[in-house]
Parts: sequence; structure tokens; C-alpha cells
Amino acid sequence: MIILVNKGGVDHELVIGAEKEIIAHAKEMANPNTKGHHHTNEISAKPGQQAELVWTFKKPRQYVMACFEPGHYEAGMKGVINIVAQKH
Ligand SMILES: [Cu+2]
Repeated sequence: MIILVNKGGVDHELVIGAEKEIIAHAKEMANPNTKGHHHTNEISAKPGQQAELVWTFKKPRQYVMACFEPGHYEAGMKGVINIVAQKH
């Protein structure tokens, strides 16, 4: 489980997935013709609040978590999660 704690003064979100996919989704959401919709791979928190996301990493690969509030991703609000296969 991932807990997003917003200690800042503006809204933030956390979207998780393969980088290409979440960037494509961010562009889609930035289009004013797109009706708001919610995905299971994203949570958001207002200032002083927190949100929880339960996420299962299905395969070993690199995932990215990022915030797509306007300008945030561009400002570097992202992190990389490397999932590696378990060795037996
Ligand atoms: Cu943000």
C-alpha cells in the first residue's frame, strides 16, 4: 500500500504505472474535451490530507509515480520504482 501524505499547500496526486502510459494519460486529461474519469492507478490529496493506494506490481519492470497537477511533473515531481523478479 502506498500512502500519499500532502504536507504542502496545493493539491497533489500520485499516478503510478509505466512512464509512457501515465504520460499518455496525463495528456488525455489535459484535453478540455476529456470528461473527468478515475483510474485505479491514481489517488489525489488536498493540502493536509492523505490518500491510500493499493497497487499490485504484476511484472518486474520499471514503474514511475508522478503528479500531474499542472506544472508539477514538469517541475520534477516524479519517482522511479524498480520491480525486480524474486530469485528462488
Ligand atoms: Cu503535485
